Amino acid sequence: MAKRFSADKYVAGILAGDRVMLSRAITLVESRLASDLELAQEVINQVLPHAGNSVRIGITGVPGVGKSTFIEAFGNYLIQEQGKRLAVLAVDPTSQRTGGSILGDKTRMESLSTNPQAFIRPSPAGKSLGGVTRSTRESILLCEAAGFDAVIVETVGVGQSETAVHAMVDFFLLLMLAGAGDELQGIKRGIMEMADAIAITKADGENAMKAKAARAEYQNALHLYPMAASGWLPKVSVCSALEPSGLDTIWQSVSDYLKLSQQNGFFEKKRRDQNLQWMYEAIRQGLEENFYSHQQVQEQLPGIARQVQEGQKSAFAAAAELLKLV
Ligand SMILES: Nc1nc2c(ncn2[C@@H]2O[C@H](COP(=O)(O)OP(=O)(O)OP(=O)(O)O)[C@@H](O)[C@H]2O)c(=O)[nH]1
Ligand SMILES: [Mg+2]
Repeated sequence: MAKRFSADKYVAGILAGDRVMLSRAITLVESRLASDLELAQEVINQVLPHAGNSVRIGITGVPGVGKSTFIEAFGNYLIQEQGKRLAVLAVDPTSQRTGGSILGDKTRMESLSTNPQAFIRPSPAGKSLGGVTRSTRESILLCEAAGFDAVIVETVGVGQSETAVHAMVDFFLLLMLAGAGDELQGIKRGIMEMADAIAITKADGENAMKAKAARAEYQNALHLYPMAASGWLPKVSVCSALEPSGLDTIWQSVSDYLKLSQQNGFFEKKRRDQNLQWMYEAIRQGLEENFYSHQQVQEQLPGIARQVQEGQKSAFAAAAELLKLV
């Protein structure tokens, strides 16, 4: 088992901005060991009063859209031009399959990964989406307590992970490509509706003109959506992570959004709602884990499942029977 410290020691290290301690605390909240759970919760509880002081930005887009390259460029911009200290986290539902992670390719984030103002943490491998999102959310709090005032959470836009990331950030940025068509990009309408900004990336060289045309199209499409509860009209812009260009416009959108939502109270309300949402999510997960780890359930489930499959028992009767065991 990995080395563990007292909660006080983790907390003191984090508050002092000790990156090694921050990393170890994140490892602790990522742990699935029952024996780590209590310690992790104690650490989280103690850092909670020191957390919350960052802008949390979610970034999504299909594989290959340029997320890693964008985060490298945008991250450097935030540090150099906006004086931010940046933490980059990831929710990667595919890491279970590949054993890798979306932030594994540190070559795409070469300068960021060696920058003392940046902290990059890959997505934990081998966990369920629920497990990953829980630990990512808690990692945000740890990073904030360690003094990082900008947090980027990256996810691949292919499954349910965007919804989970959307539920843990203040601002959600969708990266798109020009001329690929929504279908091709695998972006569902629901994801476009979640976006606070869309950035059409790789707007360089021959692609620059197409990107500008796409910007107008997306901006028009967004006008057709009902006004968001925040009162914010999502912005569409073009950028290039290679040049780099357009990064200041994207940051301008983020700061305009923050200003508006802080003034009209939506920022606070959203964070409170998110907290509550995560409580219910934790309850749901806890109930589920409890259920499946119950000894009698483990013994009886396979047999009952077979009966359901073979039509000898109704699905609902079977569920009720199993639920009664716990
Ligand atoms: N021309 C151009 N190419 C880019 C730009 N950004 C990324 N690329 C290229 O696009 C390819 C994919 O970039 P990544 O940053 O790895 O994309 P990703 O979205 O992180 O991909 P996954 O991690 O597989 O989901 C690479 O070959 C990059 O060099 C850009 O702004 N302009
Ligand atoms: Mg990547």
